[in-house]
Amino acid sequence: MISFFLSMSKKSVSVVVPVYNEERDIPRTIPILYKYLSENFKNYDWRLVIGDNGPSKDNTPGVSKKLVKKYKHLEYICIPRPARGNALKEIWLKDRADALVYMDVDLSSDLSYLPQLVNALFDGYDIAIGSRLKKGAKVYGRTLLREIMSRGYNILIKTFFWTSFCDAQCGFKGIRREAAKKLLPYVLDKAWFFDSELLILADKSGHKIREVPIVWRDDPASTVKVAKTAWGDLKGLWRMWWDRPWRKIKNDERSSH
Ligand SMILES: Nc1nc2c(ncn2[C@@H]2O[C@H](COP(=O)(O)OP(=O)(O)O)[C@@H](O)[C@H]2O)c(=O)[nH]1
Ligand SMILES: [Mg+2]
Repeated sequence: MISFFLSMSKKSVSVVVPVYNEERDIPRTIPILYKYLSENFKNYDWRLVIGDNGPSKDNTPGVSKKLVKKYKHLEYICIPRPARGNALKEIWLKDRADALVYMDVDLSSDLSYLPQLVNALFDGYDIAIGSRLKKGAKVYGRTLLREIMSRGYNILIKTFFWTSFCDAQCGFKGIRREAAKKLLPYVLDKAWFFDSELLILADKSGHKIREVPIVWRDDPASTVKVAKTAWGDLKGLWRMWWDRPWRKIKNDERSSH
């Protein structure tokens, strides 16, 4: 009975790892992440989700389901529609945890920053993001091309939208459930611009964003097609600058009161 009430009062955290064709990384990194959560998230009611699309063309479903059998708090969810943004959006919209977090399967972001991210969400921030560009961050192994592109892209966002955050693209973010339910329906991008769109919308509509400088070890085995993604990002920025979609959020907010 007591344990029932204790579990009722525990705050809940859901950690999603978006994956596509990751049969090699999943058996290596998911057990590490699971062990970290088991040891450090005892005060939370937590779950870990492998979020696939399609499904993947390799044996991602097979290796994931094998791990799900072994680990009690692990789930495998496959969204039929393609692309990473779709996976996060659909999983998060159905997720009932208080804090929703995602991180890349290669564990490029140091796990020791996970509690800071989650604490920020329980301390009143709507969104908490890992940052490789904020003072205090340490980045290892990034190619010069990606470093320059990342810095240039983030300067562009600041110049055109006057936003407060420095790193829109780090694969390590969290959002409070209420903020997710409110903001995600307005996020249109299905792929890599998803993160930037969510952050710009949140910032411009008055949500609180906490940026945590992290340690990042770049994994050279990237699934990102740099030119295609950069073009998608530029198109996304242009669309948002033209449409100013955060005005719709504010209008909808006013008319619902
Ligand atoms: N669900 C889903 N995840 C994806 C997709 N494409 C990439 N990912 C995942 O997104 C994360 C980041 O990808 P990664 O290649 O490490 O990107 P990089 O670190 O920016 O080079 C990894 O966990 C990938 O498996 C996709 O289409 N769907
Ligand atoms: Mg990576």
